[in-house]
Amino acid sequence: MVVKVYGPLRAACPQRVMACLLEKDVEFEIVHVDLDAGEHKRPDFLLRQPFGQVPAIEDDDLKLFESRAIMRYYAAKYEDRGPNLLGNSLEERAVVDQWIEVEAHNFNDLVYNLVLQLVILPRMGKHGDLALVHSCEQKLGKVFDIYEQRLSYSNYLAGDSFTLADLTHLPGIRYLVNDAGMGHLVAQRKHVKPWWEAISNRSASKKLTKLAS
Ligand SMILES: N[C@@H](CCC(=O)N[C@@H](CS)C(=O)NCC(=O)O)C(=O)O
Repeated sequence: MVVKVYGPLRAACPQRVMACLLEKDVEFEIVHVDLDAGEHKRPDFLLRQPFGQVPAIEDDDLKLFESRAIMRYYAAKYEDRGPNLLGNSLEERAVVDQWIEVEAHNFNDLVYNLVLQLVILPRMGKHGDLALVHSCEQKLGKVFDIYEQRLSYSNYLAGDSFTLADLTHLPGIRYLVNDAGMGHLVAQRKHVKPWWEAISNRSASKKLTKLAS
């Protein structure tokens, strides 16, 4: 059965799942969920994702939500297919997990607020909160400083190969660079810039960009 990914193509969290499926060459179909129409808050969708958010997946008998749990599941299920996204040893896996947690707890909310204020609200004809933009930009700069330091001695966040630690950042940074006018946060950092170029130029990442645009 083809994996069903519930969510609009343009939303970052479903894109995290799609990025992993594309890396692993797993066939999937998108089941569009119209966020503007509030489909994600309707009772039938709440059976898939009780918090009323996207993504959710269905794969034979398995139904799963939470984008990072889903990407971990597919990276493990197809560990021997395509790139190893989990790390080889227990220790390497722990470092991958560490950076996935950093993305979820230190990075994601700042990016979300920037994209909301600079892209989503203006698209709806509303003004973003510029004080909030400034504060998030400053805080995100400090997070990128930590990435810069880390990437000064390894090519990727969890070591010398591409893993879920990098992949989980793809949708958020792509929004920052392509839509929110925040590309300087990446471009002005000597080690973050080539890291972003390397991860966004992967064949799977390019396929995702094409799908999502
Ligand atoms: N922790 C969840 C977060 C999901 C999430 O925030 N999804 C956003 C789209 S990227 C969403 O559904 N937004 C609509 C809403 O929260 O009402 C995950 O990673 O799956």
